[in-house]
Amino acid sequence: MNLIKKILNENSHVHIHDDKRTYVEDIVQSLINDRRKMLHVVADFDFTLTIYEKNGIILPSTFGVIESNNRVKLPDGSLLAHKAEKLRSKYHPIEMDVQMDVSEKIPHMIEWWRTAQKLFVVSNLDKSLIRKLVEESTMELRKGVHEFIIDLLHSETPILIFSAGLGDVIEFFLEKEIPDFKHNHASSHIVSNFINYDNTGKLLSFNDRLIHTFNKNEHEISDTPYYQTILTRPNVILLGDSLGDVGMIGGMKNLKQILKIGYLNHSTPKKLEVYKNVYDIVICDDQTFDVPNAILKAIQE
Ligand code: MG7
Ligand code: MG
Repeated sequence: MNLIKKILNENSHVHIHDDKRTYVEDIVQSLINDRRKMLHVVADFDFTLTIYEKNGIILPSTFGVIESNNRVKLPDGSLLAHKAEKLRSKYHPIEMDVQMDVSEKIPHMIEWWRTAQKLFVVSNLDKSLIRKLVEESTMELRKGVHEFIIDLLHSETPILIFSAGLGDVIEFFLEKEIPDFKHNHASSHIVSNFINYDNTGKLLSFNDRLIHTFNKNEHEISDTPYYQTILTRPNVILLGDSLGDVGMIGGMKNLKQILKIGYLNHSTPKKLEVYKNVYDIVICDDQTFDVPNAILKAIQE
């Protein structure tokens, strides 16, 4: 039996659109035939590589790690958490609105990200406090992500983490969890919103090139060492949890086989229908990386 049939037989929470079944089986077979030397991986971070829900509690995103800690204060002594929550209650419904066009949402997203970034910059945060907050946080990799990334690094299969969250939080978190993962390296790289610090570690600003939910398709990585490595690798496994995450490969050229795996957190039948149209394989409310690991294992060196 082929791998996809086996995965579907054994996992009732894994879904593929009926019309795409053969197509997905063929893509996976091509990835297997082409082996590791043709492959690279692009993954979203928040709630794709990290756990969404544990024991009924939603775990923090990269923003949440910083915001939800009451040591982080604004100049007037108030909690950053309060202001951040106000922003979230205004903008998150716009992000999620299924009636509104993406083009209409984008100015609001830019406003949200830029306002949140300004609050970070004027708060009492510095580089060492951010490191501490990451250490204290309850953010957690999905079970099997460590194994997945170590497997990629050992076989020199490139992995790009592409996040609209906070790059610094990702970098500090991975230094602790997966020390072999190196940012801005030929076979591992993070594209995200990074902070510029002064020489005392105070926050100065964020990167000019903002990454939000709906512009992941506009980012090119041609000026990084990572880019050279993927030029000769036309096959990609994309991993995401938001609908905008499929845009992560938008700036990449000469791709051949593309397998899109989507984590649907907090699934409903209606969302599942939409996800099945956008992603090749949809994994519902599963806090493990068992399915991506099974596919990666089948693609040998
Ligand atoms: N997201 C975007 N912004 C914020 C923020 O300031 N605070 C919190 N808590 N969440 C934010 O990783 C990308 C996701 O982060 C959320 C500016 C958005 O919902 C986005 O999908
Ligand atoms: Mg995400």
